[in-house]
Amino acid sequence: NPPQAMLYSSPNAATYYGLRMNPEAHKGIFGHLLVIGGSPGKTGAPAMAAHAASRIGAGLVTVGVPAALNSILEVKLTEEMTAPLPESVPGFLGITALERLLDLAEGKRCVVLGPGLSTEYDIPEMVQRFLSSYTGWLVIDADGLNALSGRMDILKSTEAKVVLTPHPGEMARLTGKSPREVQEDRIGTARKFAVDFGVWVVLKGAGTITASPDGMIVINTTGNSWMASGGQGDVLSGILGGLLVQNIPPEEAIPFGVFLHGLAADSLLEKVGNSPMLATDLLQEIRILLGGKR
Ligand code: NPW
Ligand code: AMP
Ligand code: MG
Repeated sequence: NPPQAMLYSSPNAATYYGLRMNPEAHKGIFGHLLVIGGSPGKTGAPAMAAHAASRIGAGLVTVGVPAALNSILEVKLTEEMTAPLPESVPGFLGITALERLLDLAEGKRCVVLGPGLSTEYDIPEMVQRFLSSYTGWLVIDADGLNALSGRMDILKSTEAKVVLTPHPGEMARLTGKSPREVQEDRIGTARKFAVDFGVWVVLKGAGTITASPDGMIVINTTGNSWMASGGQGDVLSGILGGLLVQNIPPEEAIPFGVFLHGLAADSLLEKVGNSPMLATDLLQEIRILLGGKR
């Protein structure tokens, strides 16, 4: 019998590097990620997710944003594209964006849904209906998770291959537990949710837990408390989306992405010492680590 919980302390990225062994590789091979998010005051979140996806090697990245915020994202992002979407209320996505979102998602291997999205107006309904139609890999973070609170039945019926990336506060909202109860049984909470709903769960925080739909548990060994700052989770969602869009199997991509994110923070801590760490500081570090350097 395979072990039910294992510590992840050395990377398995055979597929990741294998894909680059093909000298004829082109950006189409590395996939086109769609990031859906952004609302007034929270344009940084989808921008960070998108840029992290580029840094981990996604072939192309498009960010679907409320039309009123498009110019802001265009200025923040250079390598990544943007798609201005119809809004319910200026600055906020909603049901009116759904048709265009599904068009954009068509044929894409992976979508990241939620960074900075907000849960105002009919955004939760938009998220729920997106899940009913989309069938690829779907990383749901932040307000994408909040939109599912009380509507988790949709996770059982969706054909999308879902990865949820809650921090303990978001996991508490999803499960109806308190954050403290979640923290008291991180493995049990993540495993039960993953198995009950047939999804991958990445329960963030010190010792991030990855639970697979069949109940396998991987406990991450990297990361430190200098990561406790805004935007770190948005970067992780982009890393995971950027790996899955490259067609790397989830059992390799998810623990590897979580590990690398934490390792970047540990490596930076070693280099610069105890000092506040910005979410985007980790991107350059990830680049160095991918090249095998520390
Ligand atoms: P507390 O404060 O301890 O009582 P939220 P968010 C709890 C976007 N962002 N252990 C915490 O409880 C995101 O993408 C945009 C225990 C509090 O209740 C989202 O769309 C940025 N509890 C949106 O903002 C940068 C914990 O959860 C709650 C916990 C909201 O996301 C920032 C806080 O979480 C941000 O990423 C833990 N480890 N961690 C941008 N630049 O555009 C959290 N809690 O209410 O889900 O708010 O995570 O900031
Ligand atoms: P979020 O709350 O969505 O911004 O996500 C925070 C990110 O930082 C997650 O990847 C967490 O695992 C990571 N993080 C935050 N605090 C710690 C900590 N004390 N130790 C390790 N990782 C942390
Ligand atoms: Mg977050």
